[in-house]
Amino acid sequence: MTYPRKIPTFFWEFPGHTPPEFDLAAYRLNVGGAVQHPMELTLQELHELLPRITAKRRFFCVNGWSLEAEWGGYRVSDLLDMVRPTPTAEFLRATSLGGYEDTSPIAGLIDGGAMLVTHMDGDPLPPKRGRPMRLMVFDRYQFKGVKALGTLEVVQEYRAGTWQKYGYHDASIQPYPHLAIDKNEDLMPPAEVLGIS
Ligand SMILES: Nc1nc2c(c(=O)[nH]1)N[C@H]1C(S)=C(S)[C@@H](COP(=O)(O)O)O[C@H]1N2
Ligand SMILES: [Mo]
Repeated sequence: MTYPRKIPTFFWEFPGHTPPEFDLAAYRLNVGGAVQHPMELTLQELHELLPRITAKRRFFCVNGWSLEAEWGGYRVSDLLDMVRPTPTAEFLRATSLGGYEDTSPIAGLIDGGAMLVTHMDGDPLPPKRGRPMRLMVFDRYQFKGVKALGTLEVVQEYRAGTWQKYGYHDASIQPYPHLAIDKNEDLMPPAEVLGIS
């Protein structure tokens, strides 16, 4: 797919240079913390254990742009059903292979259909978009999502993530037009992501 505009990309870990090609054969997603069944999953194991889905959804960056694509991967809720979080632990912390992190309430991830994404428009994610897998949170600004995901931990306490330390405190999508990169036009975020009905 070619887009009318170059898609901006943000990778805090690799300022000014391209992210490394991680060794996919050695890759494991670590899922742990306050769960009954911690797991270390290869891409193949994830594929065997979880139903694969695709979803055409738009993500929003706090810097005022958005991008819609068909994302392929797995539901965060299906992964959590498998590892069984301790009921009193309400948050999920995601950390990238390079050390970028963010924490979200589990209930919000489930409600918003958060995904573990491996494919964009039918192709494996390129390294700069978070190969081999990224957490995507569509109803919040995408700094809540973590590219090149390495670890998911169920935790008791919220902690501000990497991007929030730079001053972005509120991740809720704001009601002003954002530049839709795929359409090259300014679009209002839809009511469901603005939390209005
Ligand atoms: N590991 C990691 N994930 C990250 C970021 C980052 O810097 N490092 N930036 C976030 C932000 S602010 C946005 S807008 C999206 C950008 O995704 P893109 O590169 O596909 O445009 O990734 C999010 N996930
Ligand atoms: Mo962003």
